[in-house]
Amino acid sequence: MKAQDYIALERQYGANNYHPLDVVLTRGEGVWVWDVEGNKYLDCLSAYSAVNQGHCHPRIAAVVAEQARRLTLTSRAFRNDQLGLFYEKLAQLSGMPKVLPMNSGAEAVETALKAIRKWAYKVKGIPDNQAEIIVCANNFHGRTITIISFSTEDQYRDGFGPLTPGFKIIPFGDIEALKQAITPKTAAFLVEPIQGEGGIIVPPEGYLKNAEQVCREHGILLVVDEIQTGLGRTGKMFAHHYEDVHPDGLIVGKALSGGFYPVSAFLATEELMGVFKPGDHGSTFGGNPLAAAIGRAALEVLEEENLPARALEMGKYFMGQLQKIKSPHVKEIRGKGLLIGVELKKEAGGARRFCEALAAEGILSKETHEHVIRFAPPLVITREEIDWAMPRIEKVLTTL
Ligand code: IF1
Repeated sequence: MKAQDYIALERQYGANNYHPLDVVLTRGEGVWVWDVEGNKYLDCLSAYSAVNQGHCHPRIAAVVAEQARRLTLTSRAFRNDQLGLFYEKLAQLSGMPKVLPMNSGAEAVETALKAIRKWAYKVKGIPDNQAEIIVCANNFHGRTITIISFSTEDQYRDGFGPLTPGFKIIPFGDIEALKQAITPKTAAFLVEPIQGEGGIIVPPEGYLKNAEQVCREHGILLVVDEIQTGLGRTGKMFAHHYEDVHPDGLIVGKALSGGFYPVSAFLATEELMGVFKPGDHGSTFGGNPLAAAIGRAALEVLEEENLPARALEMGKYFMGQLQKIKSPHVKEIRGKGLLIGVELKKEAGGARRFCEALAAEGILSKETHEHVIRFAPPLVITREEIDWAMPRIEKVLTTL
């Protein structure tokens, strides 16, 4: 079959809920992926930071193969020999004492929202059904109806009402706005350390630390969504480690499985996680032995290959090389570690056509919020691979 044949099948049978580049991929290895016509691409999206360890990492693939032949799913009605070991590794790396395993990122965010509300009523004593959660404009936390209820992206909300109440929206990066938004009914502040989908928005230095202090002063929870920024992407194991922040709740996903399987988790303090009693919450696949084995291997690869430090070093190099490019279209280059955004001027006509031109040069990237090209390659990228990409990126940014 040719690429067009695969595309025709997707067009005939698939929902039209994405507008992908017409690249039909068939193989991945490290930072490279190949399409069905044998063309090779450098992946600068990493499935939105789910393949930080590189495509098809052999160490994780071996664990998948082995565990898949032994035990994949038992439900949480019984215990298994993988879950506790996964919890231990995740708790050690995150510094968070308690883990509730889920599957997709949105499910872990929903779990966090339930824990926050339950804590509000059972611990803080906020009147039932009146808890407020503060979030930031331009947030992205997933696609469920409750989560899009507090999105500021009209398209994510349009046609999905009635929406879930109980959320307050403040500008990202603004500590005064956080202070102003707090009322006696406020339960928590839910925030991304860097807004990914928002356009790789990096807040002012010290923002997260200041937010933590405000939350402590007002007796509200700080819950950090590191589904995209976590697990090495920004140059530390977690982005909140840059400011030595100790959140009450932490949400992880994506690279928690190295891209092999949906694995996510809500991590929390004993007090916050303590609100869940047997039967309060759960999931058929959450915490299954295959997911747990994969998750532990994915975390071990991050550690053994020192990928957070690599992301820091390679991110500085990647950003530095980008900044040398003299392009009439570039407005700003920003990011942290290997989470990099190139914001184009409005007159450049939108980032999509630059991503299409990059694909023609063998580089896969994705626009975010229309004018930003996101560069987020797997953290295993080498200096040589960046040097391979840079002339191609320069060609697109200077000749389009
Ligand atoms: C899509 C965006 C990125 C996330 C953060 C929770 C979730 C995500 C910070 C939910 C997921 C994914 C979703 C995917 C594209 C991608 C994305 F463009 F949608 F916003 F990365 F920026 N918190 N982000 O980034 O996790 O349920 O998807 O496992 O929906 O198209 P999920």
